[in-house]
Amino acid sequence: MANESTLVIIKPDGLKKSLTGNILSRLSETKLKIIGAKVLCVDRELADKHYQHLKNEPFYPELAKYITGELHGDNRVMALVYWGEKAILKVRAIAGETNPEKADPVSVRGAYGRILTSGLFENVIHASSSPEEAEREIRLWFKPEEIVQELYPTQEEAVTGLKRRVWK
Ligand code: DAT
Ligand code: MG
Repeated sequence: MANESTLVIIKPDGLKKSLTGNILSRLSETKLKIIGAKVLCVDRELADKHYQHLKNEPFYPELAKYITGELHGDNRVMALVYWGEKAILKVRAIAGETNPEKADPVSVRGAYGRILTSGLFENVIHASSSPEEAEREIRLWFKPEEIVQELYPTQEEAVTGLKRRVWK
C-alpha cells in the first residue's frame, strides 16, 4: 500500500476545550508523519469550500457557524497534514464515527464530541475520508510552501507589484 496524505482539522471546540495536546498525542499513536501544521482563522468562504458537499443539508447553516467559530466565540482551528501508510484509515479510526453518540467511546469524537440541541454533531475534529477528498482539502487549506514535502504538482507564478507583509 502506497503512502497517503490526510487532512486533520482540530475544530474550534477542540481548541476551546484545550484538547489540542491530547488529540495530537492520540494521533501520534498512528506513527504517521506530520508534514504540515498551522493555526488559522476560518472564514465563511473557506467553510463553504471545505463543506461544499453538504451545502444543501438542513444542518449546514449550523455547521458553517461551528467551523467559523461563531458557536464558540473563537474562529481559530488547527490544521495538520499527516502522511504515511493507510493514513486516511488510521486517522479516521482515531477520530471515530461522524455521530459522536455512535462513535467508539475511546475515539476522539466518542470521548469529547456531543450533539447540540440544534442536532449538529459537534465532533471536535475533521479527518479526510478518501484520497480524492484528502487531495482536494489539502490543496484548499495549505499552500505548497507550508508542507515540507512535495505532495502534488506545483507551478511557478510570476507576480508583479505584489505586496507582502514582513516583520519590521
Ligand atoms: P465526517 O466529518 O465524519 O467526514 P461529513 O463529512 O459527512 O462527516 O460531515 C461533516 C460534518 O458535518 C461532521 O463532522 C458533523 C456534521 N454532520 C454531518 N452529518 C450530520 C448530521 N446528520 N447531523 C448533524 N451534523 C452532521
Ligand atoms: Mg467528511
